Amino acid sequence: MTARVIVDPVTRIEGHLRIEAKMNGGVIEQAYSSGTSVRGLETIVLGRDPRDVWALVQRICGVCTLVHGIAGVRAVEDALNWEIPPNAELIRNLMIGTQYVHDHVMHFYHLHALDWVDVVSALQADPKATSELAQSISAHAKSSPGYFADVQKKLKGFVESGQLGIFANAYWGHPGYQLPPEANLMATAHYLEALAWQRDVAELHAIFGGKNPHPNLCVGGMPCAISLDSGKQAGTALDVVGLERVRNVLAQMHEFVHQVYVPDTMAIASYYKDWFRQGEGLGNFMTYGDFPAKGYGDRESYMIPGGVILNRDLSHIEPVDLDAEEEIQEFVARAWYAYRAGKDVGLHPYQGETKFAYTGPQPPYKELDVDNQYSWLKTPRWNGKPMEVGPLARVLMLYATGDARTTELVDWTLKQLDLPLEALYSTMGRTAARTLETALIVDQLQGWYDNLVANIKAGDVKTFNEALWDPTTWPKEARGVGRLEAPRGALGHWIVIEDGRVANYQAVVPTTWNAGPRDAQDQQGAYEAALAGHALAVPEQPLEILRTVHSFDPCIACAVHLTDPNGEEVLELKVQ
Ligand code: NFE
Ligand code: MG
Repeated sequence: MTARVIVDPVTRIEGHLRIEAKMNGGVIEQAYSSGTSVRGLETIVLGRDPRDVWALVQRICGVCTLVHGIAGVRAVEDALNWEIPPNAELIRNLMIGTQYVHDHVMHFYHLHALDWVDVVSALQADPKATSELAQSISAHAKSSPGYFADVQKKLKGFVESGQLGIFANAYWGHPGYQLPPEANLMATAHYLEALAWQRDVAELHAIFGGKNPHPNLCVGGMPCAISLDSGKQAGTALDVVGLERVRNVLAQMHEFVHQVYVPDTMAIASYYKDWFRQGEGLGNFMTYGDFPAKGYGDRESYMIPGGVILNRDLSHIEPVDLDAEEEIQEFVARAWYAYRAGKDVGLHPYQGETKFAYTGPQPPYKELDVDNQYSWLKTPRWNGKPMEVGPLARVLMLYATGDARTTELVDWTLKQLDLPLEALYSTMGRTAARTLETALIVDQLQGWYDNLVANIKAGDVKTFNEALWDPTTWPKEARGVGRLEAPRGALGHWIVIEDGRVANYQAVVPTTWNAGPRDAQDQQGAYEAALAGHALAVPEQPLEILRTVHSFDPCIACAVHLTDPNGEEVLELKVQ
C-alpha cells in the first residue's frame, strides 16, 4: 500500500512550499515538490522604462534582497552594451559577496540548524563542558562557562513559560538528533549571536546603497557618490568615515565566519556522517559564474566560473550560453501555466510567457494531482536536463577548474571528517559546501575593498557611466541577460527592449531550478530527486524531509515571484 506524507508549508524558509512524499513502507519512493503561491511579477514590468525595472523586480524577494536588483540592471546593461566603471563593479562585488555571507550564516543558524540541533536537549548541558568544547574548536571570545550558563538560563525561561518563541514548532526529541547536549547548547548560543551579528552586517548594504533590505542601484553603475573631502561635510557621499565602517563590517564578517560558522559546521557535520551518504539528487550541476574582475562582459575574469557538470564528472565542464535559445528553456508540462504553443514546448526566456492556468484539485484538497500539473513553479532545463544550482554547484565548479583555495579548503574539510570526495554529493555535503564558499567569499571581500580604496586614493571616484542614459541613443530593439550567482544559485533575468520600453521580461531563479516540478519526460527536479530513497524514522515527524529540503535553502518567494495574500496556511502535516 502506498501512502503519502505531506508537509505543507515547509517552514523556516521563505514562501510556500509543499512536499508530498509517496511512501513505500518507511521509505520515500517518489517525492513531489510544489510551489503553492502564484507568480506574476514579470507581467508588471512590461511596457515600462528599462531603467526602472530593477526597483520593481528587486521586490521579488526580501531574503536575497539585492540580487534581483543587480540582475535587473545587468540585463539592461547587457542589452545595450553599457559598460560600468571599475569602482561600480567593485562595489557590486562587495555587496553581492556580503549578501552571500549574511544569507548563508542566517540560513545555517536560523533556517537549518534546528534540523540538527535539539534546543531542548541543550537544557541538559553542562556549561563548563560546553565551554571546553567551544574552546577546543575555536578561539571565539564568547566561550566562558558563565556565558553558556546565561544562555541556558535564557532557554530555561522560554521552556518554563511554555513558550519556546523562536524555537517553537520543531521535532524536539526526535531520534534523529545526534548531538550531545553541550554541542546543542553551543549551537543555540551561536543562533542567538548570529541574530545580533546580521544586523551589523546589513550596514554594508546601507553604506553603499542607502538602505537594507533592497538597497538602491542604478543602470550604468552605482548611485553612490564618492567624496575625497574626508571629514568635511560630504553629505551622503561615501567618504573616509564610510569606508572605515565598511572595513569594520568586513572584519566582523571575517571573524564570525572563521571563528563560529566554519567550526560549528565541522562540529555538527562530524556527528551526522550518515547524512554525507544520502540526499544527493541529480548529479548535474550548473553555474552561470559571477564576481567579474574586468567587467561583466569578460567572463574569463569571473571569480566563479560558469559551466555545467554532468553525472558528477568533474573532469569535463560544458559551457553555458544564456543567449542560446536551445540551451536554457522553461517548460510548463507539470506546472499551472499555459503556453500559446501548447503544454509540451519549452521556451527560452527571451520568448518566455507568464500565463496562469490552474488545473489542479479545488482547495481545500487532500492531495495534489501529481500525475498532471502540481506547481506554480515552472520547470527550467539546460539542454533538456535538470540541474542543481547553488553553493554545492559552485564549490564543485571551483574545485573542478582547479581553484587553489577551494581545493585546499575542500581537501582539508574532507580530511578532518575522514570522508571521500563523493561525500559532497549529499545533504550534508550541500550544507558544508555553503559554509566553505562563505569562507572563500569572506576572504575575497577584503581584496575588492583594497582595490576600491586604491582606486579612490589614486583619484578615481567615478561610479557611474552616463554615456547611455538618453534612451534616444538606444537601438530600436535590444535584448540581454543579467546573470548572477545569487546565494541560492544561478540567477538570470532576460529582457527584450523595443522602442525604449520593456517588451518581454523573464526571471529564472535558483529555487525554480532546484524546486521545480517534473517535466514532460517525467525527469525529477533537484528536490524531488534528492528526497527519493529517504527513510523516515518517525513518519509523523518527517525531520529527514526538512533536512534535505533545507539543505538547498529554499526560497519560494523568489521562485514564484508573488505571494498569495490569502496564503497564510496553518502548519499542516498529514500522514495517510
Ligand atoms: Ni528569495 Fe533568491 C537567492 C534568488 S532564490 S532568495 O539566493 O534569486 O531562488
Ligand atoms: Mg521566470
